[in-house]
Amino acid sequence: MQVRFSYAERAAYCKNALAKKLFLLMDGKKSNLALSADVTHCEDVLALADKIGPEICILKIHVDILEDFDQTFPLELRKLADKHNFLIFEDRKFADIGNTVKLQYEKGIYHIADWADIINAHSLPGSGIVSGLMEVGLKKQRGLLLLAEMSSANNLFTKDYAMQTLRMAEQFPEFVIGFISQQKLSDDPGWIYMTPGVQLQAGTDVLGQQYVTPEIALVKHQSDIIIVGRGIIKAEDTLAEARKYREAGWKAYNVNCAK
Ligand code: 5IU
Repeated sequence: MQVRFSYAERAAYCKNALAKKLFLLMDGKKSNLALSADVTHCEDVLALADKIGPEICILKIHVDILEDFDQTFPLELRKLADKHNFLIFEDRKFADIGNTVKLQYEKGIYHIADWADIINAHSLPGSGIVSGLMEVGLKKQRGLLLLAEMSSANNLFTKDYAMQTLRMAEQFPEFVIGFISQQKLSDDPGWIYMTPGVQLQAGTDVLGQQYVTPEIALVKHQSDIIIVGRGIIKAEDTLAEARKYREAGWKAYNVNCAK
């Protein structure tokens, strides 16, 4: 197995300031765990953020599933992100033409660009989607992940699609920080890979979600960050469960690090 750079070493290869910050944050905090806080009320997101915040490098949300969103929510979430030192990821999966995604990112009810450190987008529409998002996000020092693969059964992603997504990212290294994928896609140590569909036991849910273990994601598939939702938020003791994922994730990444 190939020896991997530590997260701290990889920061030097990033052309985006946020990516650098994320690698250093992960190194300092010793966490490669992202929590997917898929709950539908603001106070529940904030409670999870406050409780699990010390264990994670990223809190991922879907702002459009909140039933009681108001403009104070992003401000409260930012306070918790600063308190516990994690980044905020809005899992919006933009998928339209450049001009439209630009509006969706900056305008509407949510003003995502004002508070989300990280967003993601499908590469399917072509590189205009990245250019559009970048017009808004670059000056705010945000970062974009491109979806190269998905965890769900019977998805239409192919190896070639993932490689073309990588090629698209390579055109925008100042704004694209990496990928949502099931595995590492390139030997460039500057890209960050985040893998959803992770639980301590491999398996599936009833709607096609497929789970791999932290070891499969981080050792076998050489990803960098595990994204865990129900594995933690449905547990009786969410903090204890988050600690298990954090330990498993940290141990797994470091299996192949030189130091
Ligand atoms: N998510 C996936 N798979 C993907 C992508 C995103 O599960 O391929 I792209 C999101 C959906 C959900 C979270 O918000 O990651 C996983 O939640 P669970 O750990 O509860 O399955």
